[in-house]
Amino acid sequence: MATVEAGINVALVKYWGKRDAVLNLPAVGSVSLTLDRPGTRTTVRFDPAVSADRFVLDEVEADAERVTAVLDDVRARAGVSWRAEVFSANTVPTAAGLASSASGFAALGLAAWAALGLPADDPALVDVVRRGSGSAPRSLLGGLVELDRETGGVRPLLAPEAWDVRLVIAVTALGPKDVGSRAGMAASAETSPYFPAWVASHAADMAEARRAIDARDLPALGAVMEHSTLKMHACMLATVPPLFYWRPATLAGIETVRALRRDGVGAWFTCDAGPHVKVLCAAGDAPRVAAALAATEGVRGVDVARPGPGARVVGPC
Ligand code: 2P0
Repeated sequence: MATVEAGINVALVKYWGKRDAVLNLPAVGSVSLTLDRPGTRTTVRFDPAVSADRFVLDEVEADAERVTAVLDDVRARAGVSWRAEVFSANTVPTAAGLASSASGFAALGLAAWAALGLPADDPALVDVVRRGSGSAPRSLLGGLVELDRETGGVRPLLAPEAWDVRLVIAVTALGPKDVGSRAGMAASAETSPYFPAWVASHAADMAEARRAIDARDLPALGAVMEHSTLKMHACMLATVPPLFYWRPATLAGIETVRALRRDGVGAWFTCDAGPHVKVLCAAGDAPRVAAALAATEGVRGVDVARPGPGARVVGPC
């Protein structure tokens, strides 16, 4: 048995598309920031007396199919066949659409790995977690993280305490999204005329993000983050049928960020496969950014997150 806590991560250079669906290898690399919150806390308990995997999410029995796939991988590595009970809780309501498969699968993979006594520094853990969800390996590490396109592995770019930035999260809508990321990515790769351009132009964004992080150059990092975000959404919008993840409040939030910048505040937006707006800024600017977003029409709530640690074992239970 083991319990793990993991924070969500937000991609600055985005992942969208796969080059190998079985190993879940991405078509593009990504750069992300792991946050101190929200996140997921997961306990995995293997029990020889249990006949099927059980998955309880936020105190409700849930479909265990994707959980079982990860557990099967871990069981195969450890050479055991025991089934498991998995109890998972997100630190924001799953229905808010912020609870992330990234923190969920990082917590699940590491908890199962630790419960069966496998070594945490074994790179195979990353492969197991990535097959659960392509963005999840990034939550195994803290701070700024790169996920490599070729190997599917992750490496730390900057520790959480090394750069005092904030990510201000504006929640713009409640309820689940129309199309999940997995189906959306497959559709984009198959039908979006912009998908080849998205893949071809990605390496330059990765290089610019690495350079900006090395130099602690927030305007440059913010600019490449917005460029990557808008290219991803252009690719999504040109998918057939189109993937519309934005809502009116999403655009209102983006306008708020652009207005802040015109007023001299260093703030840059990103959006994922959903309607929320996430804004990167220096720690000192976070109160002003949060207040402006909270006053934006359609924004239902604002939270200020810091760079956070990677997934960690917090106890047997
Ligand atoms: C990201 N997203 O880099 C991008 C930006 C959404 C938009 O990673 O199929 O849930 O499990 O590998 O990781 C969401 O995709 O997809 C995602 P799978 P995942 O954060």
